[in-house]
Amino acid sequence: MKILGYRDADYDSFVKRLNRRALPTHDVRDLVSEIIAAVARQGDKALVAYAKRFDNVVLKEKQLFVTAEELDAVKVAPSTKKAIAASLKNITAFAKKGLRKDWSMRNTEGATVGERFQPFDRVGVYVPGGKAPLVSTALMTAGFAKAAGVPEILAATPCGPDGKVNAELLYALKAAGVTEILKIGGAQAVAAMSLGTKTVRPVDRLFGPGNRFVVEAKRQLFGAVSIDLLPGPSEILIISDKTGNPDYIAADLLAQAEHGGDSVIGFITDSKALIGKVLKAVERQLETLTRARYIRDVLKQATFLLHVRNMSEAIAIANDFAAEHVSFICAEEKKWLPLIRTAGAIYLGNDSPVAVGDFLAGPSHTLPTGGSGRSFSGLRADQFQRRTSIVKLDKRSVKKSLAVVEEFARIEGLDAHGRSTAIRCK
Ligand code: HSO
Ligand code: ZN
Repeated sequence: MKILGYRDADYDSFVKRLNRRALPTHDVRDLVSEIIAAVARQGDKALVAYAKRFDNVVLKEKQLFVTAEELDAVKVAPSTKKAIAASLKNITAFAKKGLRKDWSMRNTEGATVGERFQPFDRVGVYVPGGKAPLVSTALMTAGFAKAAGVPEILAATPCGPDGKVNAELLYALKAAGVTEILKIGGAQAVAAMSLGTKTVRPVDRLFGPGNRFVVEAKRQLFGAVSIDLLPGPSEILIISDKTGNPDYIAADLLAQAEHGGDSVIGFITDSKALIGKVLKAVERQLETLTRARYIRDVLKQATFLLHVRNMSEAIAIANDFAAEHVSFICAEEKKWLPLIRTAGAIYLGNDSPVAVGDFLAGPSHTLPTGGSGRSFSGLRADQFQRRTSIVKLDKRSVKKSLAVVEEFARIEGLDAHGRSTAIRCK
């Protein structure tokens, strides 16, 4: 844990380093390109080999998908069904608001110009397995695809050593509208969905969070497919003035630290007293949490608490850091909120736990991490829509367009361009 105040000698250099640029390390980059090349060359055979090597499971080349029988046999508690339905309801309503609608207008010359939006034909959604079955992630990716009207949604998630996928996750994937489930995880799954194999038909666009290898695979395959963003391990940055409730702040920090792995958590305040109180609350609450082991790692390696001069400084640091989630607790909320610009999502006030957004609120919890919030935004329904511009002229508007077209044609030395318009004006 790094606890620093603005009077400390290493404060400035530490703060400077918070301006991160997510770049893959050499070993991750090399291993992932090796995996992609193997999947491109050997297809399903490579998927089987990597499933054995990384997920310790023996699969057959013809058994890479969850079968209809497996899906039908899934049984979950009524309370689980209810929770999934409640979350999907909010997600669907939120997603529908975010969809783009066709529009058209007349330009200066009288031509009709507009944009048309249609769902992608086939998308791929990666759902992390690993330490916890991220049931909510299935909803917060595939649910948006469904709301956008995508007819074919392929999900990929690693299965356990028994060849099975968690029942709740299967139920959620089905409820969210997924049409096929590939039991493969990691960079190899991303490669298969992007490039296709004998049994996996390739997708048009790829979505979803993952570990370092998944994120790096998406980065390398960008071009073969398009992608949503590069969402990695969870992060939270809490900015608070003295009005913040230390128990709530500690609870939110611990909640995101619970994801473990490469998660990063931070707390920035202009109240020195609050730092002490938050620290005590973290210690106290940690004792009773089942995932204390993961949390301790994050607290040790990737946690910072900063005492800053004032709110303005806090926000400047937050904008540099570009956290996935910013939780903002401040008496002058209205004044400062517009200045927080690079956060993937902002949670306001003492009573807005990030966990409600993780599971239920409606916006996708698939958000930019690792500082990528400077250039990416969180997942949104319109990312499942393909956009096409449409132009229609008639005799009047084509005649009105001619002079400008001929001038450009002359400058660019492309007389066939000029003629294609002139021929319609005779
Ligand atoms: N906090 C994670 C999302 C998540 N939390 C899934 C629980 N399950 C990334 O925003
Ligand atoms: Zn979470």
